[in-house]
Parts: sequence; structure tokens; C-alpha cells
Amino acid sequence: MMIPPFLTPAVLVMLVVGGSAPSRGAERGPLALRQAFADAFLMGVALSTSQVNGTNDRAGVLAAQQFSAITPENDMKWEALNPLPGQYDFKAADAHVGFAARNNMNVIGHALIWHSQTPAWVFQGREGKPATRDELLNRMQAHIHAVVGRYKGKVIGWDVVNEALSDSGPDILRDSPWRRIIGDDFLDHAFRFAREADPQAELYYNDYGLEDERKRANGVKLLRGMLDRGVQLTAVGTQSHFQLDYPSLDAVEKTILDFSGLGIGVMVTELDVDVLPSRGTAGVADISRREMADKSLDPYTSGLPDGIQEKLRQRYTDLFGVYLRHRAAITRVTIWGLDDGQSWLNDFPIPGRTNHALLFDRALNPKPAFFAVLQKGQASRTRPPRR
Ligand code: 9MR
Repeated sequence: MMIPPFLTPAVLVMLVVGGSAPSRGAERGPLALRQAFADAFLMGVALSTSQVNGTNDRAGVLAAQQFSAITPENDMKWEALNPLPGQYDFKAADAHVGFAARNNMNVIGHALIWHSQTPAWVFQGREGKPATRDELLNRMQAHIHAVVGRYKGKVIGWDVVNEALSDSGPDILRDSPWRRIIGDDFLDHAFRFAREADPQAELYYNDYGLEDERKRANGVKLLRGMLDRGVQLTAVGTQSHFQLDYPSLDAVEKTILDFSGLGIGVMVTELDVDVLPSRGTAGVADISRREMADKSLDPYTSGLPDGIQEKLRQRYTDLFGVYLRHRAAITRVTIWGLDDGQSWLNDFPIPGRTNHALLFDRALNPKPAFFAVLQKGQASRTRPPRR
């Protein structure tokens, strides 16, 4: 598919914000995702600090024009908000909330309780010992109350617990300091504290790889148990860090059905599509210098070839086809970054590569995948003609 050359970000802004779409655009319906999907679900994007605090205004304008929800990509994580005991820094998080308010967007809080990006002091007790269960529960409560309390009424929902499920082995939950010190009920407590701090906020459990049969079954079991115990859980966040050919659409669909069967909402919270060659499952730490220098693992440094661009377009088209079919269950779809330059996939699992996982390229130009998704949204608004 050819990108109409007139649709640069500046022109998109003019068309949508200025409201003076030329007939070509008007025929196609709204030119922004947030409008095209307004009847179906929220369209979200993860944003970095510079995209909301005025440093990168072009990105901010484009994000505000296209999306109806933002997730701070890193600025509401524990290490960002509360790096030292008793010391909070809300500056960057406040910038997200201010940006969203100015642009009529919703804010999703990400993430309260996670094993990663949480400072070591959180888990430390007295005299070099680990914190006790009570100490850690107190810290968890104080943190959740401080953060959720500050943004009460301003953040519509929180990823209360992130990535607690294990990837293999007999246990449902992964080994983490939260689980080791508090016990398996750490999730229940986290949700209870969040509910105390904001009685209206939506509360989510968020994880990746839920399309895998084992992990999905464990996830369903975990959340069913929580619901049975009266834990107030609004929705599950399926992160959706995907590849061009994995997971299957069938697995994506099963995941939506299995979780919506619990009577909770389903959200796609961190969608992106890795287009680079995979190198297996070894961790970042195992990557050798030779591999990092191996150009065959980083083939698209000067742009995405048409064939792969087309595969990416098709992948996004297919995924949004599934999401729209299940729009009754899905309340939000969030893309994990605005443009390819921002994507974490440039540095994972191999640092310093050039990935092309998102809807806008490094120059903020819309990619064929963007137009395909937009078209899907527009088509979903059109009722079939009567015979
Ligand atoms: O995109 C985030 C990247 O900028 C950070 O360096 C990274 C640190 O762990 O976290 C990334 O976002 C993650 C998200 O918070 C939770 N799910 C997985 C995401 C990708 O790693």
C-alpha cells in the first residue's frame, strides 16, 4: 500500500485539528485513530517524558491527535517515583497527567507492583536482613496510597500488579521478592490497597505471553481465585509484544475469550510487532559481542524493505480484525510507543538494533500499518448497506 505523500504528521494535524479535511480525506472518514475507534475501544499509546513535557512537541501533537489514552512508558514505575525511602519525585508523572488533561486523553497508571524497576531498598530490612512480611506490606501500602492517592480521579486505571506469572515450571507465580517475602497473597493485598486509595479507579492485572497455553491457563486460574476471594479486579492487560508470525491469531482470540469468560474486561496494553530476526530465548546478558556486531541480526538499518513493510501491515490488520470482532470484551488497545525510534525493541533482546515495530516511523511519518489500522476502525463504524 502506498502512503499518500500529503499525509505527513503536519498535514495530519492540519486535517484533524483544523477540521478542514479535503474531500479525499473526508470521504474516508475520520483521519485519527481516536475517532475511528471511538465506538469500539480506547486507542492508547505509551509515551516517554520528552513526548509529554514539551521537549518533543511534534511527537506530543501527533500523539494527542491520534490517541485517546496514554500510558507513561516508564515514569510511574517505582524506581522513577520513589527512588529512595520517603523520597518521591512526581515531576515526570505529573507531566503525563497534565498533557492528558490538556488534550482530553485518559491516563493509565503503569505499574504499581512489579519485580523489575523496583529499587533494592524496598526489599531490605534491618541489619542486612531481608524485609519482613509486615515491613514489606507496610511499604507496599504506603507506596500505593501515595501514588494512587495523588492521581485519584486523574488516572482512570492502574496496572496494579505486573508480570507475576511464571514462564515455566510447576508454580503459577514467578519467584520474586514480593512472593518470597509476603507470600502468594501479595497480589490480593496490592489490589486492596489500590482500592482503598481510589474507590473509582479501574484495577488491572497485566502480563505478557498470555497467548501461551500454559501461561494462559495459569493466568485464568490466578485471576479466578482472586475474583472468588472478592478481590476487585476490573480487567486483565494482555501486553501483546508480538512478532510477525507469532503468536497465532487463534491463540490471540482464545486469550481474549478465556479471560473475558471470567466476567472481566480484556485490554491489549503494550502492543508492538518485532520485525527483526529472533535469536532464541537466551537473556540479554548472554549476548556476545560477535552477535551484537552480526549484521544479519540487524538487517533493516536503512529502512524496512517493502516486503516486510507489507507483512507488518498485514499483521496489524489481522490483529485489529480480531480486536474489533471482540470489541464487546475489549476496552482498550494501547500501542507500546508512538514511533519506531522510541521502541524498547531497538534494545531487546539485542541492544542497539534498528527495529520497526510501531505505526509511525522514526520521522513520525505514518506507515502502511497505520493506514490499515485506521481503515479498519473507519470500516467498523460503517453499518452495512441495507438491501
Ligand atoms: O518500554 C520500557 C523500556 O523503556 C524500559 O527500559 C523497560 C525496563 O524494564 O520497560 C519497558 O516496558 C516494559 C513494561 O514496563 C512492562 N512490560 C514489558 C515492557 C517492555 O519491556
